[in-house]
Amino acid sequence: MEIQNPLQSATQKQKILIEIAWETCNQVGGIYTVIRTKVPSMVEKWGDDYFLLGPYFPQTASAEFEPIHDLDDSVLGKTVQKMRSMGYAVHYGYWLVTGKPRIVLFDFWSIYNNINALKAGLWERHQVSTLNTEELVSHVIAFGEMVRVFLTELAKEQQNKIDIVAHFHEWMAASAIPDLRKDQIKVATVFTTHATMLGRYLAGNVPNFYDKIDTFDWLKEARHYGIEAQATLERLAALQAHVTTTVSDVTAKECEFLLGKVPDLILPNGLNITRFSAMHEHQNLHTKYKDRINEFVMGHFFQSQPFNLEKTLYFFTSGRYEYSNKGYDLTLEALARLNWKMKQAKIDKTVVMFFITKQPYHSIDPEVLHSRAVMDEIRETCNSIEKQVGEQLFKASASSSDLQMPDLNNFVDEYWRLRLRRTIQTWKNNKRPKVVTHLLKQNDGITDFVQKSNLMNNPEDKVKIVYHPDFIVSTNPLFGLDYGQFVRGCNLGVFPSYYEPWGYTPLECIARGVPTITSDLSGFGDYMMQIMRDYEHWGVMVVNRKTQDFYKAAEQLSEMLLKFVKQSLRERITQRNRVESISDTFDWSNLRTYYDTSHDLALKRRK
Ligand code: 1S3
Repeated sequence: MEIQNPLQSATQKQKILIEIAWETCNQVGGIYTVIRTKVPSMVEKWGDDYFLLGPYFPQTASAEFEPIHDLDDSVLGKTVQKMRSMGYAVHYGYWLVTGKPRIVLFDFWSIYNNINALKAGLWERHQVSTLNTEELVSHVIAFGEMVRVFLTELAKEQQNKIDIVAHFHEWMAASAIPDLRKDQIKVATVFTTHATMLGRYLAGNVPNFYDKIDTFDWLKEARHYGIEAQATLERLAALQAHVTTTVSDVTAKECEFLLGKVPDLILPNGLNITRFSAMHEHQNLHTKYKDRINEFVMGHFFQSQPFNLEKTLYFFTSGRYEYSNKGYDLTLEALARLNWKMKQAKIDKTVVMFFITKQPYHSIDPEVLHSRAVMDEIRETCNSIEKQVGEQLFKASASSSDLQMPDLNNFVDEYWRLRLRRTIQTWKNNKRPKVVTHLLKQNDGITDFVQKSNLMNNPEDKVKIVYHPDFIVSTNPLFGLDYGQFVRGCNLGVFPSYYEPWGYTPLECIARGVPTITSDLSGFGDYMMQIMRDYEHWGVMVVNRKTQDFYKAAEQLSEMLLKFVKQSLRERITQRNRVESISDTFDWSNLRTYYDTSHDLALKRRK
């Protein structure tokens, strides 16, 4: 049985909304977060008239997909049935995420033997050249063909009885748009680009990219970087969809100059925010997870460099390894300056900065792992001693006839005393704590910088670096935390990106009550500056990368960090409460309306 869309009156024509993304049930990057976190809010509005299309990958599907075996006679069920009868491998079921929407996953391998004909068709009908492209382009084209067939059959089946909106995310999902328009299929199309292919390449390779953005010849550049097919597909989608949108004003500029289309609308990204009823709860969680990070830090540093954990702050950055685009270069430069400034000012605090990203490595460094294991051993030994002392003290107190406090040393037996001493003795050394927690396959920008600037965890350094070249998951033996818990345990997130269409990382901090630094070249930072003039008061700092050069921006960032370091504990607690209190602004229940507008507009334009 289908649930009727709660917002639709009996007299209105039925509408259905289909979102199409390469990252439906297939996590690659940020688009997965957009689609997945938005589901509850979409289901709330659309009920069963909302579903998603994506590619079928058996491994991810086994974890996130529950098949529906009996095909119902809903529009969706009938179209799936039709496609199967035409010989396509189509999987129909539920996406096992909050909101549990129905999804259709296309096994593009089922038509892959036809890929050359599909490519020839793209060239003949739309002049898309797919010569010498990477394998992904072929996958995307085969997937796009199945999307096209599905939407065409769905529209035929409905014979205009239902209004259909198809919302395509990113070029990888949008190769069907040109054919749908050319064939005049009765579907209202929305295209959202979350970054442009050319923008990503140019920003990473051309100095002062933003100053030159209006001067590039898109085709020449696309050929130069070997991405002609991707850039052409992206351009066609943007130019031919009924409504073209992007995630921020920053990317809107790319659309204008690199895709030849000023977007119709901006759709900012949100999250599914869960807030606690009592303020102190998120503070308690911060303390709990900071304690866990403390354990790692003790294991990693204290064997040669103990410092006061009460006066230690944890900063972090995270994301894909795009050294300049994500602002790792700027962050490192600012940290080197902060280190110098803290030493000069004799500030009695330590900053531990975590770089969390993904780079090829052989394994976790055995020394780092061993140190962490010894820490656990020390903890266990202390727990045993504590238990022994507690019990003996209890017995001695109950049976004692005088009021003297007994000597607690007498309660620890020789075995535990020696075991503790031996463990600590073998652990302590004079080695400098490692910067990288893993054995990297090769040096990279981060390791080169710390060596060159001697930001190498020297005893006198106030800023210590931990470079963890893997994303954090709960099974990780070094932290034993999942990413969200790790974020909560930190004091500050640092994300001064150079190229960042939106950027979820600062938002993930806000959602967990952690102050954050972003940049005015990131979509999120730019949005924040537009909606909240006093953003700094609310715990969001924005580095000016638009009008300052690299070194001025690094100086500004180092001053921001220094100001943060100088805050008192009380000030930090207040700031955490403030950050947490603005998190609702980014809940999808508030941001979905931008999507609603795009769907209404597409339907109007289709008529
Ligand atoms: C893109 O993912 P990325 O990390 O490749 O889309 C994300 C969702 O819109 C966005 O947050 C990010 O900035 C883009 O770069």
